[in-house]
Amino acid sequence: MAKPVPANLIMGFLGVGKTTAIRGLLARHPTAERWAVLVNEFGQVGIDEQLVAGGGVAVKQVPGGCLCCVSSAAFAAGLVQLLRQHRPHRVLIEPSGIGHPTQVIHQLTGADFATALELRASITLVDARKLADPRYTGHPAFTDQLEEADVVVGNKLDGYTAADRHRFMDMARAFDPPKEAVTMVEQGRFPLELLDAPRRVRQGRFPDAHDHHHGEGAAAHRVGPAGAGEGEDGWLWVEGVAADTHSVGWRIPDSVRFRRARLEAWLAGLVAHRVKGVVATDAGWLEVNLADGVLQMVPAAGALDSRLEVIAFGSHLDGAELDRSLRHCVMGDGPP
Ligand SMILES: Nc1nc2c(ncn2[C@@H]2O[C@H](COP(=O)(O)OP(=O)(O)OP(=O)(O)O)[C@@H](O)[C@H]2O)c(=O)[nH]1
Ligand SMILES: [Mg+2]
Repeated sequence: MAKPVPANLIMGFLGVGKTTAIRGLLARHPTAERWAVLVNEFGQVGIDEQLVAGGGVAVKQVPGGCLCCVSSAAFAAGLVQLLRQHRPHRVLIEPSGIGHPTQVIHQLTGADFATALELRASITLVDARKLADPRYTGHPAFTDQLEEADVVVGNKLDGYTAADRHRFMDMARAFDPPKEAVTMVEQGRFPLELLDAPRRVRQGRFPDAHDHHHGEGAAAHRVGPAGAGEGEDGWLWVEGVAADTHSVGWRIPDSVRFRRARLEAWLAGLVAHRVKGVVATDAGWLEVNLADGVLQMVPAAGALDSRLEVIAFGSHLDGAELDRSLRHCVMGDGPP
């Protein structure tokens, strides 16, 4: 029988830099090896897939929701397909930033994958600037991800003050038993070797998938389309709501070009915690990112269609209204 394939979870809260880290790992991975990536996004349309794809890397997207709630059958099927089709030497798994990792780990180490996968170190990225903010430190997903980590990485070091660095090191070193490794980096660039750090088997927690969900019961966390619309032109949007988290996602034919300037103004005016996308504009294809209030629009490789995802917690997003205003950012729609 084939040897089990090493796998790692790359965890961390929404927008902390998981996909950036995975892209960096793929750029540095041993050239003789085939690596594959399984991404799960909270939103409905799937952006990370596009960001990671290319360079011959196999990417599989498990849509809508967090891995712990996406039907475990869909997750297992996605993983099995990835393993069968691509026979990778390693699998990197990015769970949704607002997901709880416990159930995922339970499944990956359970009977389904016992002979196929060998789960190695779980890596959790954290933004040290959030450690003083009770909205994060009190969020079960945030704390679970740290608890489950074998390696804790403080990412976005370029934005830290000395106090952030100390707070991070104090937090990361306080775990008992201690973490295998603790480091601070920019752009998720932690040493590749950390993927092979030992994984500690934690026992006596879970396995009820539904007892740790924002304290609001399982049903509340499931993402379901709340509203959606499809134009004759193939323009499609879908809204998802789970507990206090809202998302609106778009898939738009590549024939539609956005005006960069209008799109930027639209993005700047959003009340959202996270935006990401790959969008065709009059300035070419752009990768769009809003995290921690920082908006980035950088050139991107072309894609089959434009995709955009907006996520907010604690506040409502009106999909239909956002869709109307987004349509005004398209070329040909009124004066520039
Ligand atoms: N300043 C700074 N920005 C970073 C760093 N690492 C990542 N980013 C930016 O943070 C934003 C989010 O990065 P992603 O890698 O998409 O984060 P993610 O954790 O995959 O996000 P989700 O999948 O939405 O949870 C992007 O705009 C990145 O360019 C860093 O070290 N410093
Ligand atoms: Mg990501």
